[in-house]
Amino acid sequence: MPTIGFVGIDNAGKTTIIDVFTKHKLTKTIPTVGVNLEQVSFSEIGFDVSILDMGGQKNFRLLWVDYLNTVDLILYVVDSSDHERLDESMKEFQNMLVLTEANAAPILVLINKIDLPNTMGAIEIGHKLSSISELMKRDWNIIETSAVTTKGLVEMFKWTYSKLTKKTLVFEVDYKEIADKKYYNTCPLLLNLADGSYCINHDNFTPIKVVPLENLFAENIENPEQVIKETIEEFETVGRMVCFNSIFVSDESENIRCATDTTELMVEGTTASNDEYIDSYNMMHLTGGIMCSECLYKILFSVLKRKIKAGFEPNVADIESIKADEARRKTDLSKC
Ligand code: G3D
Ligand code: MG
Repeated sequence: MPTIGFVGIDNAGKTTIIDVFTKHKLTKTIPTVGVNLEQVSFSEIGFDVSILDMGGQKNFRLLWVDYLNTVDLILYVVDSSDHERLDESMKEFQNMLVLTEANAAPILVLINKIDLPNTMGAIEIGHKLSSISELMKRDWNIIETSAVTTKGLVEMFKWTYSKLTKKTLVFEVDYKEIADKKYYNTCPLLLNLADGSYCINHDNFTPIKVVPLENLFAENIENPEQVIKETIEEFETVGRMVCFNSIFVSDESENIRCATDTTELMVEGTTASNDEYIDSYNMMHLTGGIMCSECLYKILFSVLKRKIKAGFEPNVADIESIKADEARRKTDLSKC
């Protein structure tokens, strides 16, 4: 089983990123003592990996040397919001390069906490890194991540997977192509409650009758758009809104739209793009969730993501209180 090592100075976000994959949710971390080893199985794609979480505090950095030469890939995590400690992080990065010269494991640099205001981006930090001569000999890459919004985590996983297995990870996101539109068959705004199903698009709470799109079509149906239209009309006559549990994307717009009324999906003024939908879908698969609208909703429209998109600049205290609010939501990704 390959081993990957998360390295970087304390507070960069190593344990939080690992927790997204191992605990399937954001957790309150405590500073890592020493080195933790965890084995994770991504059964959906038949991939097992050992993850080393190396404590980043000064005392523990001495331990890195014992472990670094046993790893097959290094994830070096940098806190992009911590201007004061960037030099310290760069110095440890260089030390790490020297220590791992012998096994020359590939390195992925994660510019983490990119959700926070006034961060340093991958271009800025990448520029600094590229002047380090020891790095020239290495296979390396740099990406921006956030353990809070999950930005970049799928990309991180794909890079890691391809380096360790020499295969490219391609997620098959099922869709049905009708006319020039691609229909994906889980809508994050379909809410199933004990007393029935509801659509929460545009912050409404509309009772709906769910007729999944895939149940609607025989193999070679001639005019699928017409069937969708007729089904909508049929339910309108009995005063119900039909929900196909599907969203669609087209070349005309970046955002995902409802298969029934073609409006953009929106929660508290925040829309979601096609790319974000696919990313959330992939994230869900990786974290072991079955395709569930609540999970998708949670990843795609998390409170923090909504606020950040609306121009809110969070500080650490805000993030804590938002996380606590999110935790109070009844659904929990790990229960899916
Ligand atoms: P470490 O394992 O590298 O030492 P941790 O770091 O994973 O323990 O994270 C340190 C703090 O940074 C934690 O805050 C954690 O919630 C926060 N954090 C980690 N990743 C991100 C991120 O992408 N964005 C933001 N905004 N915060 C992040 P606390 O307050 O629990 O110490
Ligand atoms: Mg830690």
